[in-house]
Amino acid sequence: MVSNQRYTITSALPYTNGPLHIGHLAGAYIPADIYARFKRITGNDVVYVCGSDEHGVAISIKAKAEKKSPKEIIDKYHVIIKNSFKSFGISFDNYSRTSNKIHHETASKFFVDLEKKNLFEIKTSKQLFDPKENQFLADRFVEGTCPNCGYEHAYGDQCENCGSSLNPTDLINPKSKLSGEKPLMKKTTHWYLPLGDYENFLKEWIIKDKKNKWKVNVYGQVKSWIDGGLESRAITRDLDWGIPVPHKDGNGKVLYVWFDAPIGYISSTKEWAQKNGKNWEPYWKDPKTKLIHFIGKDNIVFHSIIFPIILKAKGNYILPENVPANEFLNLEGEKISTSKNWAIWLHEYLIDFPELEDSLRYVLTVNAPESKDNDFTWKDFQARNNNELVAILGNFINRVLVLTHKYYQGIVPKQIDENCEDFKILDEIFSYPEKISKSLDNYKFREGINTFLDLARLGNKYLAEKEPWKLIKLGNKERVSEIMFISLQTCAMLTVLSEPFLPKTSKKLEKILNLKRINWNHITKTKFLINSEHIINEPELIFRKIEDEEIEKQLNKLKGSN
Ligand code: B3M
Ligand code: ZN
Repeated sequence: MVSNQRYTITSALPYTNGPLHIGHLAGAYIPADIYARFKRITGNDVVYVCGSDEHGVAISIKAKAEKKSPKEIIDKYHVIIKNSFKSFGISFDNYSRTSNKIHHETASKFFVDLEKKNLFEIKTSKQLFDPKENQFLADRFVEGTCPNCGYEHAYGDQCENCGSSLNPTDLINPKSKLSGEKPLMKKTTHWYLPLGDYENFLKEWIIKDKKNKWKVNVYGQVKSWIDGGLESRAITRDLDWGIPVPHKDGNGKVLYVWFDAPIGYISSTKEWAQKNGKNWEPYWKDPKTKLIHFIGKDNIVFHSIIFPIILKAKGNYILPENVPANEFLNLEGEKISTSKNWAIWLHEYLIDFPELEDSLRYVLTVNAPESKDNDFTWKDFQARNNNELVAILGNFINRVLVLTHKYYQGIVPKQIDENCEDFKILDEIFSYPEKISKSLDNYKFREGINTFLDLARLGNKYLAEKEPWKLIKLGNKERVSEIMFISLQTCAMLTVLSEPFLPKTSKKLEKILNLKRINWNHITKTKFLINSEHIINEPELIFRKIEDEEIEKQLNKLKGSN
């Protein structure tokens, strides 16, 4: 396992135009959190950053809908979002906001530096305009048919169906989202990033270097964009909400949200460094640092083409080592939709299922849309919670703890040695950190958590086969002690290995088993994880069954909203 490596890990900055749902969590946050925790617990230098994305048309539209100012909207949802992340144990080292001063300064400086280097094109052209609202229609202000895939609700900057990045004038039958009107054309001037100038760089960097390292779905998308030729992209907008364009001709214009938002990762790192007396620069400039962006598939183009170009143009910045984007999570067979309220909102889940944060983490990991879209169903959620977390993991640990108290008053029995007939099984138990690490290093979180659960299965099988409760009655104390000692090693191993996946559970187990957290690289078979004479605490319930009525209630709630 790698240790002493520096990692900069990012999760997509959520727009503060609404609360988060399970699709967000499954796509960009749980996998990133597992990865960050895994890298920390294997002794690496990790900074895991994120923050609220508070600019862009998404915010303006929401503000209009709620008849509030953009500032009121971002303040409201920033808090809701931040609290949801905290409850689900997403272990950001810093959670910032793009409305913060440090971010405005950092993003402005990027613009100014690129402008000084003469890397922008300045073009005056006719753009879509809504005369009723007196507003240019960029990004989400305009919808129309995607020229690439025919999807009818493509935005002015991107089609969320096929992922392609668009200009508003590419849309067929554009319609203003503000007034519903067909837009007019009006002249305006903007700064453009000539993506085409970086084609060779991208080919060299992605096609040559990333082909076998990036996920197939990510690499495939990126390659087809590069092959299709890259057009210049406007990186400024005629809007009143955003970071003002720092230029004498920039009046009434702001930076495009997708220009400033990814720079938010850098600002968040700077903020973290300031708070913690660290230097942010090696995390973004040392070529030995590994930069990993966790995102959903609709953000691929921005993280694997546009932001790398911005970093490259600025110079002296590292480029992402990987962009392990996930596909989409559907809900009960349908696409999650905010407008139709077809979603499971995190802040509502937390009220309906208090204490069951790890159950959702578990199901969203085991069922993650890692290589294709996937479906979340309440029935599957219940089944996995009851049949896997409760019946396999919880049951095993509980049995071992109860027996340890019953037979030994909670004191770990005598240590075994090579002469013990089950000594070999320790090899298997101690092989799990390596196995799980391999999966996580390859961004195979489903495989990782399944392997983790296999260890609990192994533990159950071992107990069921050896039946210490029968042996004790036969007076075979020696043998019972061996079996219990081995089972306690398994419990301790589950405690250690659960940390990245189920952090709350892991903490509980550490408390019950009275164990300190240990670096996975320090685990060796020659040193037991829990020693003879060690005292464990009374068992407590670590998972609970979810009843049919609870699931019915959720299904009715969903149907009611449709
Ligand atoms: N705000 C887009 C989204 O929520 C977004 C990501 C920014 S990452 C720099 O889909
Ligand atoms: Zn499309």
